[in-house]
Amino acid sequence: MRFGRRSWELREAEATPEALFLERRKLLGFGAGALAAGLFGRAAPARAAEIDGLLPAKANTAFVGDTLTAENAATGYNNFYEFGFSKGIQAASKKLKTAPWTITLDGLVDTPATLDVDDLLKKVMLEERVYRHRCVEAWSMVVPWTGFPLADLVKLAGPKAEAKYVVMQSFMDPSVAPYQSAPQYPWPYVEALTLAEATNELAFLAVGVYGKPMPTQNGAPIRLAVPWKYGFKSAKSIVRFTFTAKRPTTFWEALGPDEYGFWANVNPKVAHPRWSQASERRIGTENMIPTRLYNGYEAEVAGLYKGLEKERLFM
Ligand SMILES: Nc1nc2c(c(=O)[nH]1)N[C@H]1C(S)=C(S)[C@@H](COP(=O)(O)O)O[C@H]1N2
Ligand SMILES: [Mo]
Repeated sequence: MRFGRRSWELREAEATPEALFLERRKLLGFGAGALAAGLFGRAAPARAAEIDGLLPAKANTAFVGDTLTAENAATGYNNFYEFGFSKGIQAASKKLKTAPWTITLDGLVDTPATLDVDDLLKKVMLEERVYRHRCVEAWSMVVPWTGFPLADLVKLAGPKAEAKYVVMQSFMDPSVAPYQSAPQYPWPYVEALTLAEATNELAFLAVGVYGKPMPTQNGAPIRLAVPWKYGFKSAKSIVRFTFTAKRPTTFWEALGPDEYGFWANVNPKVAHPRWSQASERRIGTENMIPTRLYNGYEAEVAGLYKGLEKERLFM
């Protein structure tokens, strides 16, 4: 798929190659220590899997400009309700066995399939993108995801003309995720995008972060990253992509339809019923910073919402 001139390309074109190179070294922490750690990580893979041979992936220099969040902050402060309602779920999440892992493509598609993530990784090109992430709870981070465009997976599935939505379902296994036994929650975690959103160039399926395979607490082995929407749209540990004609009820929408909608686009001017969305706390820092419309990705995504002004686009 081709797009017109993108805002990030403008930024790139303005920089000299040297400046870009130095900027990326700074952003990604590619000092000698980080390089050594990366090499060591490759020499001693955590487990034999396709992903280990593919990292680190080539950085997409189109996505630069923000100071990265410290890795230990981004991988140590998580929302993953299957494992607990606090931010400290990383130890509990290690119970999730993420290899082998199969993904099912079904619903209104020409090519329904169940394939192993390792096989999927052979069909796509991995790249690294630095994205902002804005949680509806008013904290944020900037992380380097490794992954591939969701559009590539949509293409593999081959949606039929009637398909309007792609529904993403997270794993379901109460024996490893005890909070999935909480009966008042509509498990499994389900999120969805319109096909237009899913094929927007920004919609990304991430299999790694900080140049390493995705840690379980961040949604291993594969999770969504849609940076213009509140974080809850980015479902973790996905097992199924179902293409539908009808908009599904998503997990948070089912729990609190007055607080969490289907669209959930970031907007500093539309307060959550219980708090302001005007600013956000960058995790790993002391900084409170202003929140931006579409989390700063307006140029890329505003066009998706033309003609939908009557919808509740910002919650
Ligand atoms: N399956 C699943 N996916 C999920 C969640 C969850 O609880 N379960 N939390 C969401 C929320 S609210 C946010 S902010 C992000 C957090 O991602 P992170 O822990 O990698 O920062 O994951 C999203 N995806
Ligand atoms: Mo969130």
